Amino acid sequence: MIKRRCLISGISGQSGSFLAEYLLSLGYEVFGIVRRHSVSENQDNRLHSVRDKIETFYGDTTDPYSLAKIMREVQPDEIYHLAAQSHVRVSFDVPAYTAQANALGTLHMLEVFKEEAPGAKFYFAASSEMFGNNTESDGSQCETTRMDPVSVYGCTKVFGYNLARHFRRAYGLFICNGILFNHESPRRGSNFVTNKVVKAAVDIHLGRQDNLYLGNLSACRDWGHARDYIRAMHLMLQHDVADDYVVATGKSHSVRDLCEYVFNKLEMDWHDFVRVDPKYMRAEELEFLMGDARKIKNTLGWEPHYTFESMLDEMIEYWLVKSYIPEGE
Ligand code: F7E
Repeated sequence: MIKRRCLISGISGQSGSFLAEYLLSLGYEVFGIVRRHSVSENQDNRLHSVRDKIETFYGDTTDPYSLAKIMREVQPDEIYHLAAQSHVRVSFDVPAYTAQANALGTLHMLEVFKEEAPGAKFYFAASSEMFGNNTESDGSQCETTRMDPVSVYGCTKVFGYNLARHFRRAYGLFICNGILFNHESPRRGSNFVTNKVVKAAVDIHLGRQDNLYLGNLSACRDWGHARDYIRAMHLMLQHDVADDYVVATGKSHSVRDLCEYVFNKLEMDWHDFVRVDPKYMRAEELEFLMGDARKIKNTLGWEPHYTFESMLDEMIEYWLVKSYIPEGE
């Protein structure tokens, strides 16, 4: 049987690495685009378990020549475009780079897809950050909620989302937008708030750190597990109609709730250790996210398996175990 071929941009990221493992388990041939990093070990440290089963190419969303060469060579059946400068606060520091990598980068990916592999199906990683502070009357966000982003990152994702819809209509291409809410795991970068809190709480518990400095403790997010969300990406491309879907758990928690749960689990009171440092505040904040994922549940039968609590338990366990393994093992 001929294996289906998939191409993942951002394969070395949290979601890209889970997606690679998942698609291999379904019998796909997996190809990935990796950005050059000065510390080569950091280039694929999330890909250890699949390194000899996948093929990766150096490429960059800001370099359309590299994308065209890869697309021509791989001739994928499915394309998952996940690569981005994905840190919202950092997008205030490096706005032009964020726009080049995320906005122009998505234009490059779509053009190259249209020219080199138009028969493939294309997934674009849109984001709940596109909504900004808009909600429906029940406080949630769904596919039709008005988009009014509050960060450079959010603006770049609206650009990519609109381009994806335009290419779908104009050229009849199969393109889906996954409007994913926050998704986490032990593989999350430790400058995102979930892993930052868990890692610090474990270090405080073990006497290696005294305090944890955070920004806005009142911000609320709908946090799900990345493993659940990559299943949603794949499902979208198996449907016979290309469409846009919100992927979320429907539950929202504040950063304060997050601290309380994690520190309690480690038998500590978060008030004793968490301090606010204005340097982690954002010029404009998105205060509340809670996704309404009824469309993907009803159309594609997707359901999350993890809860906020089981996801955090897994992350706490990961950092506890890792902390007891001596360096180098
Ligand atoms: O912040 C607050 C911060 O950086 C979550 C990305 O995957 O999800 C992610 O973006 C909340 C914010 O994620 C700290 O102000 C407080 O309100 O973990 P985060 P994010 O900005 O929501 C969306 C859906 C994406 O698409 C993005 O790519 O936590 N917060 N204190 C803090 N956040 C950080 N990072 N660090 C703090 O010290």
